[in-house]
Amino acid sequence: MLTMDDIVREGNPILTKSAKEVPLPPSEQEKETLEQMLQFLINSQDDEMAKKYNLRPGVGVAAPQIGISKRMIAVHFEDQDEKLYSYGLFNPKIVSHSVEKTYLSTGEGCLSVDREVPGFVPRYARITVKATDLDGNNVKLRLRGFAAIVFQHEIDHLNGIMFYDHIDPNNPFHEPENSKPIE
Ligand code: K2U
Ligand code: NI
Repeated sequence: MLTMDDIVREGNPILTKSAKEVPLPPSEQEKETLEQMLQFLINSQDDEMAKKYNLRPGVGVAAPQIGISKRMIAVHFEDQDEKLYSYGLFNPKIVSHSVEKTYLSTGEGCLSVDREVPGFVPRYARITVKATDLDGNNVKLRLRGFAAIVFQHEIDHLNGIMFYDHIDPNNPFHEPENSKPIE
């Protein structure tokens, strides 16, 4: 099973380069890896497992964060309407997005960043994502709210972008233009 020992930390160049598309259909190894990433998130949100294996709770993880520079992400969380999002996705792509932006009023963190980096992280308020899931199905997801933020955080990892790259260095808590916060 994956633990925090498998999570690459900032400073490792794999986190700041673009990951490679996964040729489809994925190999058995690639499917196994993506299943392990999803299981890691589920474990990280289970109090007993998290305590036993010292896991930081995570709602998403991208393959570069476990040292694999491939375009694979896993997400596992409930959004503000208690809708469950639990996916392992190959080659996720944002195919359209709103002009309007949003941001978490609490700021963001990252499993690969062992420090607080305060500030608002502007994100698109609504996005449409196309990808291939673990069963080989093409999925098209229309996302808003917390779900839009999680997917953008993870897809950023595939492009070598860290959440703090979006924070205004001159005024970290500057309210982004044309945006509404998520409390
Ligand atoms: O990619 C990662 O490092 C996992 C992040 C993803 C994330 C961070 C901030 C906002 C949305 C997604 C971890 O899930 S950070 C821990 C966490 C847990 C619950 C809610 C928000 C962040
Ligand atoms: Ni992260």
